[in-house]
Amino acid sequence: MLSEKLTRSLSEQVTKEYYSAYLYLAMSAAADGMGLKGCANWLFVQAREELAHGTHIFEYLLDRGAAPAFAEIRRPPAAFKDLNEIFEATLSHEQKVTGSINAIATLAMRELDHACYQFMMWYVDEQVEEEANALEILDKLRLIGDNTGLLLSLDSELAARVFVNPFPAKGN
Ligand code: OFO
Repeated sequence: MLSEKLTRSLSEQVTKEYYSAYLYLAMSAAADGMGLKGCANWLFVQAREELAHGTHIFEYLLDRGAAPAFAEIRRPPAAFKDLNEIFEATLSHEQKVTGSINAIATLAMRELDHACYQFMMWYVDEQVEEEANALEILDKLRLIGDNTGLLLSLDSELAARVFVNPFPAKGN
């Protein structure tokens, strides 16, 4: 059985993951509006991953006999100036999420909840990847500068991203 504190933190994390999905959908719409369909695709796939994360944590709460506490999912920003702003916001958002994942892992460690700690390790690794992905795209954008040809080639690269369910056994 999960402690009350872990139940609260994991429930909050579900909300944060769903907010992440919402945020990436807003970014995807903004990229689409800029005519960058490949970037829009990359962000849409990111949104689907976030939904899978939220659902996975929700299911974990149930598996541990806990009752998830649902909270409101806030509204994402309505507009983004350009692609740089989108990916800078992506990186800083993921850094915040990393902080909250680490805090839950630390709590699980303090409570000697080995199962929860082990569960959180997947997310600790995932956050390394999420930050690295955002950073890589930001680095490319800096190199591209205002070269439209190179921007369109990055857009084609990002068009290739496909959603792969990270938890196929759960069927999410
Ligand atoms: Fe769920 O990984 Fe990003 O936020």
